[in-house]
This record gives sequence, structure tokens and C-alpha cells, in this order.
Amino acid sequence: MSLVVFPFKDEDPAVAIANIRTAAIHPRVSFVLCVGSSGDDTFGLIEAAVSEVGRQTGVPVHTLVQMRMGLRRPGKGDAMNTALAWFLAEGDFERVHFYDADITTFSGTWISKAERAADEGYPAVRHYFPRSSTDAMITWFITRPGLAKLWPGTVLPKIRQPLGGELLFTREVVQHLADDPAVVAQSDWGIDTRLTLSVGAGGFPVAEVYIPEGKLHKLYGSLTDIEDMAVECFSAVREARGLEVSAEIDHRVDDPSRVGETMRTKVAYSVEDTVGLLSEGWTDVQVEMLGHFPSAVRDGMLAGREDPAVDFLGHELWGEVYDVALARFDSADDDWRSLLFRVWVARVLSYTAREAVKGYDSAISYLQATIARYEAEAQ
Ligand code: GDX
Ligand code: MG
Repeated sequence: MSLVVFPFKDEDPAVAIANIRTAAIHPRVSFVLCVGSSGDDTFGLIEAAVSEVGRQTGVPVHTLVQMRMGLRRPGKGDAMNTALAWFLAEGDFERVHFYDADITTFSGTWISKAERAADEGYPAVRHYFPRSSTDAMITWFITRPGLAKLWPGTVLPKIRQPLGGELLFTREVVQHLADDPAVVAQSDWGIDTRLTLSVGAGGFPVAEVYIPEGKLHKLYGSLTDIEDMAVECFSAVREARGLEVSAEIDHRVDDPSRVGETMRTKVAYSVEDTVGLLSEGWTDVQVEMLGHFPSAVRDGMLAGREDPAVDFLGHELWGEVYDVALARFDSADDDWRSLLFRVWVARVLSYTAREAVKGYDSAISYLQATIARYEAEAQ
């Protein structure tokens, strides 16, 4: 039987409770665990509501306070690692599923699809979703280029959404992850990337199951959230340099269906709100640090402070920026964090101006081709 885990932090209780109930009534699920921080505003509300769900469904539903397990910023990683440790200590579950608590399109089919892939012999199962061409900008410009550059020829560059948080692992994989000090240390947003890397290093077969209705969820609270996420995902990739991953891992991917019209035309972020990030918050140290990058990047970033019509940062130049950051980035240095974030913003805006405007199919093909190019160059 399976355990379902929802890491949560200040979510709309109605959305979280509906998801918890959906999980609890699934025939394969024997326990639902919600892991949060007791200081969060909604912890008490969700804690109060889950026992009722447990009574109604006959499946135990518990809340758990996340332990301080990692070495990075305390966040979602601590919650996921708390759940992995709990799985091993408390029960004889065969499998664990993770789902975000804020999803409004969650259904029992998500659980069934993952269970089916596990029944067919895949000990690690990842859900993947249609995304708009201007969504997943951390995936396309941070995580996937890094996986392509550092682990070419392995399964890692092929994973569709390597920082997705919707996953199934069998007990064997959970044991491997809980025994990996790098996973336990990754208490921040880097956890999803680090789990992908550790599953790869463990050599476990991976299935990616497709969820055509997509993952609709709460929009980002603030751009600070996404700054932390971008930097923490980059750091997770960078700190894993040198990890050995076999080129022979079994990898199955469900065929996606044609992406619906809403997703094909949706703009996932506000260009207007984003351009301001290029002019705000510069320090003299950051201006000096631009000297590490190719001169076209330095000149483009300096010009972008005055003129927000940024389109200078194509895939080749971004590949060079990425290499400089792999060599020099320091996650403890606020200037580095801020600068990396701002150059990433310039890359997102350049891609939007040059490629996303050509339409969905062209933009997605372009993004896929950039990953293939980074991988080919690294081989
Ligand atoms: N316990 C706990 N502690 N839960 C957290 C924390 C934390 O510090 N921070 C976030 N969460 C929960 C949150 O309540 C939600 O259930 C889930 O983790 C994801 O957080 P959310 O704010 O919804 O993040 P977002 O931007 O939707 O990103 C998620 O999707 C990304 C992706 O699939 O692209 C998140 O799971 C990322 O890790 C994932 O990479
Ligand atoms: Mg979310």
C-alpha cells in the first residue's frame, strides 16, 4: 500500500483539504501525511480539518511538523526529507507519492497513473504536464541546461520536468534517498532537482507519466520566491558536479497529447512587472562582477538598466554565462545571487521577445533544441 505526502506552507485550506480527501479515498492509499511548519498561518487550520477527513474516509490522515534536517535554507526540502524518514521509521508502506498541496486540478487519476507505472516495474515515477511556452523558465534555463552540460548522454537531460514535485518512489528508492547525505542536506527549493540527481545516480529506472489536464496551482506570491527558487535550483545542480550517473538507465515517457488552446496562448508571467528587475538593486560590486561574463552580456545588462527592451541573450551567450556561473558562483554571496537572478531574467525576456512570440510549437521546439545543443557540445 502507498503513503501520500503533501508538503504544505500557508496554502488555501479548502484546496489542500480537497486534495487530501482525493488522496485518502484512492484504493491504493492507506495513509496521508501533510508536512508543514507549525509557525505557518494555515498549519492549525489544516491540522484541525484532517482528522475529520480521516474519520469520513477511514484512512488515517496526519499532520507532521517538518524536522530541521538539512543545511540550506529551511524549506520544502526539510518537509520532503521529514516524510522520507517517517516512511522508513513508521510503517510498512511499499510506495510514497508526493504532491503539492496547492494544485486545483489534482485527481485520483494522478495516483492511478503513477501506481500503474510502478506496477510495471518502474521504482521512480514522475508526473509531467503541458506547460505554456513562457512557463517553466527555471526548468528550461537553469535546470535542464545544467543537466545537459554536466551529465550528457545520460537520462538526466531527457527528464521533461526535472524539478517537478509530483513523484512516486518505491521503498528501495526511498531508502537510497534517505541514505544520501546530499539529499538530506538539501532543505530548500533545490530538493526536487537533488532528488532527480540522486535517483539518477542510484541507477533506478524512471517512468514519466503525462497528465493532460495540467497542473493549475497558486501563482507565485512574490518575485523573491522565484529569485530564491532560481538560485537554489542552480546551486543544487552546481553542487552535484562530478556525480556519477550511468548512461544505461531504463527511461519510459508517456506520449503527450496535443496541448490545448488555453495553454498554447497563455503568457505565464508579466513582462511589465519583470522588466523592472533589470534596473533595480544594482550594487557597484555587481557591476564589477559583470566583467566575468562575455562583453556582450556585460554591455547588454548595463544597457538593460535604461532600456527594458532586452533581447540580446540568446542560447549561445546564455550557455557561456552558465559556464561562468558553474565555475564561479557562490551561493553565500548576495551579489552573486542577485546578479545570477538578474541575468536569468534577461534570458527569459530575450527568449520571450525573440522566440515565444513566434507561437507555441516554434517556441517549444526551440527550447528542446537548446537542451540538445548544450548536451551535444558537452559530449
Ligand atoms: N512544508 C513545507 N515547507 N512545504 C512547503 C514549503 C516549506 O517551506 N515551501 C513550499 N511548500 C509546499 C507548498 O505549500 C506546496 O504544497 C509545495 O510545497 C510547492 O510549493 P509552491 O509554493 O506551490 O511552489 P511552486 O512554485 O508551485 O513550485 C512547485 O512546483 C515546481 C515545479 O513543478 O515546477 C514546487 O513543488 C517546486 O519544488 C517544483 O519545482
Ligand atoms: Mg504551486
